Parts: sequence; structure tokens; C-alpha cells
Amino acid sequence: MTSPPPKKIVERVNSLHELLEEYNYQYYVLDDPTVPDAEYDRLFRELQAFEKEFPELVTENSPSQRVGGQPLDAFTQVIHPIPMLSLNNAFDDEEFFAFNQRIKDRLKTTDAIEYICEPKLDGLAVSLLYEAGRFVQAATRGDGVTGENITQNIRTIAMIPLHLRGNDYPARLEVRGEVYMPKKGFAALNEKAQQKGEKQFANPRNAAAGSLRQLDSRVAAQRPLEIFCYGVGLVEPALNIDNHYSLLNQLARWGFRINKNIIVANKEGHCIDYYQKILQKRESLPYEIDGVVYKVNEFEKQKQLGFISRAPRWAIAYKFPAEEDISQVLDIEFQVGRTGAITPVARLEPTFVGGVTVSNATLHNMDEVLRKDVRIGDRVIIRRAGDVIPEIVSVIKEKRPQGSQKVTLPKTCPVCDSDVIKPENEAVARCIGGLYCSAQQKEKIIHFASRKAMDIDGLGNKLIEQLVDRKMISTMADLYQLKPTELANIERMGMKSADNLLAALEKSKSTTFAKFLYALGIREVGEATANSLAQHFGDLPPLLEASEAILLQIPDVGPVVAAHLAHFFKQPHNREVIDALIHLGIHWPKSIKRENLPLAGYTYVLTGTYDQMNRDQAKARLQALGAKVSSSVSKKTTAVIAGSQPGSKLPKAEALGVAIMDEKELNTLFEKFEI
Ligand code: D41
Repeated sequence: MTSPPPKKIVERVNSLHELLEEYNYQYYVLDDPTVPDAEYDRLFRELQAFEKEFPELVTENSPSQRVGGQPLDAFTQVIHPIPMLSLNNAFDDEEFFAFNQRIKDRLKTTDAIEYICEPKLDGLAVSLLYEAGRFVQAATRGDGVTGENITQNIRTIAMIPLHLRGNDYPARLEVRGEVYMPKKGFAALNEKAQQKGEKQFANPRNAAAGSLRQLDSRVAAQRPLEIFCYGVGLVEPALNIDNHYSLLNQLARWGFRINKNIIVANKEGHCIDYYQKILQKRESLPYEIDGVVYKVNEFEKQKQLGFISRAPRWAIAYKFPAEEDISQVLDIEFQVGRTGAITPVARLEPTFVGGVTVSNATLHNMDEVLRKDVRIGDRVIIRRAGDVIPEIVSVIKEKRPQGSQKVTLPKTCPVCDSDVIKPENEAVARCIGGLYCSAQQKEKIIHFASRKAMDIDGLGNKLIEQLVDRKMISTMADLYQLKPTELANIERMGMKSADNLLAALEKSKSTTFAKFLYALGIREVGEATANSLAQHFGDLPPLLEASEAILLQIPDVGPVVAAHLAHFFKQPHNREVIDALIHLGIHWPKSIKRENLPLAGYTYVLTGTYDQMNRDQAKARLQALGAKVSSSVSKKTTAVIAGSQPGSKLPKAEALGVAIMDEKELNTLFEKFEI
């Protein structure tokens, strides 16, 4: 029998609870920690040591007890004292305006309604119960009336307070919110599952649901779950608050995490602006959302409106177009790209997803086809997020039809019949046909004509395909030898459009060295690398003469790019095409060699806001003087140019002993060198 803990230790344990909860709150809710992680860990271990010595000091809501005890046999049921309502949906502006009009009619008003606009998290609704400021129970929404007791699992979520902050909280408080798994945590979880050969989750929502359904809270504790709170259920005694926005602010003061993208809209039009704004932001948010929610702000109005069949009349979810849906693989074909890369592409049963009809999805390469085990006939989950190319997320194996067909990499190019080779250590297979392959011819010319390359107006993909198929062109140089009479013979091409095209071709001849380099379509030479090369060499002849060793000295050029460049310029047919293009009149202003510029060899990093110019202008002026402008500070940085409200780059520069300049000094630099 150990002696009871001394009073001093009881007090220290209590203050450790408070400190740890405070630091937790700063870290997770305010997103603004005041102590380093190491300090938090030290206090946490101190608490654990006391609890080990005096087990009677261990309380259910001790920060050390978040990772729970014994696994459960089953979840018990929880009856929601106040039902958890569901949300009605709107799918277009018209449906939102109809909702708004119904509200005005019911309230017999023509005045604009004030709405609170919230992102709609794609997770699971939960209820958190606090008694005398202490977390006592959590439940799933279930059917809205009865849910499951998931207290142990919810306690593992570090951003959920175990004790409320302040002292003005009601005796009983039920807070409602959405538990979700952030995108990054989901990806990491699935990667781990894949490495272990375990089943992966189809999406973050399923992963969050699966985590909350764990009977063993030690498993749940390993899952990266988070929460945003959006309302209350039972509150005793009632609060002296009369609108939703004030309620959210009060919840934040008590320690609950509230989404930062919530706004007040005092005009209905602002609700639509909000939808568009959040839709734009959707990709960049660290969590998945499936729409926005509008709620009438004033509680008095909410009360007058009431609810109908389990959904409030005063709220509506305006859903985004679904990013995922189910489709069927009709066929898997192999496409040949500009550099000969053979890409498997799934032809799909057309499906409306992410706001457009999708009938093709890339499978990237054969490794991916095998990893996902995609077969012709399979039912698959397809995803189209933002502007990215639609993808196959996974195969629904349970629904695999009999006679589904595997595909294999073709041995010869489906277009030109040349051999297909796949280097052992690469994922990509390639047709070795080069410029003999009409698919590669087409793709090379399409790239050459594109906006960021030679920008040939009116020369679309379809037209290029026709020109190649009719053998009117086979290289980019052939474009500049097309005759108006030849062109006019082409389908849907009259004399007038033929003239327009020839004018556009003529115009494109005047370009920049960087664009020309990019237009050549050399492997791994994108816009940035082309710019670097152009800045460094200033003109074509020195580049053609450069050895791989010289190329390696250029920023952005590593061994792979250097090898591709050297290989490209060694090929006689590439030299022929380049000579022909120049002979046919393509030209660019010869720029001064970069190494002769006054700031060549210097690297600057920009941070903060400047008074007299924006960062882009500063960057352009520095680059024009030959300097490099980088986005991260390193020992090689010449100086960091700090405006007002500089970011973390400033302390980093100080730590590395890198020089720091202000806007005035930057201007002095410009004055010295600019003519
Ligand atoms: O972010 C959410 N998923 C969210 C869900 C939200 N921001 N607000 C919500 N508000 C409600 C009402 C208006 C009924 C209190 C909701 C939900 N309900 C909800 N989530 C799941 C079912 C209902």
C-alpha cells in the first residue's frame, strides 16, 4: 500500500492538466502554439510519472487518458435528448433562391435574411456532452434519434476539449459537430495500409467512419481525426444568446474548434458568392467538403420557421457537384504521347461527375493498372477533382463481372508498329518510333503550336491530326511550308480560314528563345527549364555546343535533363528540323548572356509586403538584372528582402546568418544598375 499523494503533487497534477489542455487548445483550436512540442512532451511525461506513482490520481479526463482502456464488446446506445436533424439539399442557384423565398414568405417579410454560411464538411455528425464543464459522453448521429456511444474513441481526438475553458458554461451542454479525416492523414493511412497489404479506404469519409466504429480505442487513437463544431443540442440552463454567429463565437471561447471559413451574409446574393468562393478553394482546403450550409442567423426567426420531417426549415445544404461516382470500364486503350510514352486509358460508360461528363480516365502506366487490378468490364470508382484529369480510384471487386478481361502492355506501338520498350527501373513504356510514329508527330506538333509555346492561333488539335493523317506535314517545320491552296482542300476549311491560319503561322515566327526551346518538346524541358536555359545561353548556338558538364551548371538542370538535352541535340533529324525552322524565318531577340548581367550569380528571397511595388514586380526586376529569385532561404541565399509583415523566411535567414535587406536598400540596388 502506497501512502496517499502529498498535497503538493495533487496540485502539480492539477496544474499539469490545465497546462496540457491549454497548450492543446493553442495548438489545435487556435492553430497558434506558444510552446515547442518538446515542452509539451516533457510536461506530458511528468504527468505520466506522477500517475504511475499514484494511480489514484488518474482521472477519466486526464490528458494522459485520451488513448483509452479496454476494448469494448459492443457500442451502447445513446438516445439524443434533442433529435439530431438532417439537412435539406439544394443543387443549383434556383433551388437556393426558392428556399430563401419560402423563408421570406413564412416570415411575412420582404427584407433580406441574414444567413451564416459554413463549409459543409464531408465527415460524420457527432454529439459531445459536457456536464459541469467536463466531457462525459459522445455519440454518433445514428438515425438522428438514437446513436452509438463512441465516448472512448472521441476522447482520443486531441482537439476536443476534455474540460471547457472559462467559467460561464452551462451545467449541461451538448455540442454538435462533424468529425472528419484530413486529406493528408487519409493519404498516409492508405499508404500504410497498402504497404502492409491491408485493405485501403475508398475516401476520407469512409476512413473517418471506420475509425469511429472501432471497438478498440487504441486503434482509433492512431487515426488522424479532427472536428469542426457547428451547433448545440441540449443546453441547461438555456444560453443568453440570440443568434447562431454569436453561438459559434461562444463555443470557440469554451474551447471548441470552429471553421475559419464561416461568414455572415446579409444579402442572399452573398450566399451565392460564398458558394463560388468556397468551390474555388475546395481543392486547396486540407479537408474534403461536399458543399456549403446556409443557416438563418437569428434564433427567433429559426424558432418561427421550425422544422419539417426531421430537417430545419431555416437551413439548407447547397451541394457541390460530386467528385466521385461509379462507372464501368468499357475498354482499355493505349495512347502514344509526344515523347512516345504509352499511356493506358480507360474508356468509360459516360458518367456525370465533378460537374462534367467523363468518358475517359487515365491509368498513368502499366504498374498502376496492375496495382489497382483494373480489368475491362470492371465497375470502378472514378474521380474528377477540380481541373485535374479524371482518374480511376479503385475497382469494386465485389461487382466484378464474369469474363472481365485483363490487359497487357502491347509489344508494338498501336499507331506505328515500332517496338515498345520498358526500361526495368522505369514505370513508363515507350514507342521507339520517334518521329516515324504519327502519334508522336501529332503530339509534338500539338505541343509546338500550343499557347505557351509558339502560340499558333487557329491551329487546333483536330486540324493537326488531319494534316498529319493526310501526310501534308510530318514535322513542325512542315507547318511553315503549307500552301494556301493545299489548305483550302481540307474539310471545313475555306480560303478565308486558310489565310487566317497562314497569317497566324507568319506571326508565330517572331518569338522568344525560351518559347522556342520549350516548343521543341524536349523531354523534361518545361517552361521553367526553358527559361533558365534561354537566360543562361541567350541564343541557340552556344546551347548547341554545350556539353553535359556545362549544362549541369545551370539552375534547374540536373543530370536527367542534361542527358535529355544532349541526346536531343545529337539526333541529326532534330538538328535538321531546327535548321529548317530557322531557315523558314523563326527568330527571337538575342538577349545578353546572363553571366554578363550585373546580378548574375546572386540569389534573393522575397518576403512580406513592399510599399512601392508588389513581389512579382520586384522579382521581375531582379531577374532582369540576372539575379535568381528563390522561394526558400538557404545558405546560398545572397539576401532576404523583407517588407512589412515578413513570414517565417526572416527568422530562417537570421538563423542561417543570411543578409537581410529592406525595400529601401532594394531600390538603391535597382537605381545603381537599371538604366
Ligand atoms: O459541416 C457539416 N457537415 C454541417 C452539418 C454543418 N456545417 N452544419 C450542419 N448543421 C446542421 C443543422 C442545421 C441541422 C444543425 C450540419 C448538420 N446539421 C448535419 N450533419 C449531418 C446531418 C445534419
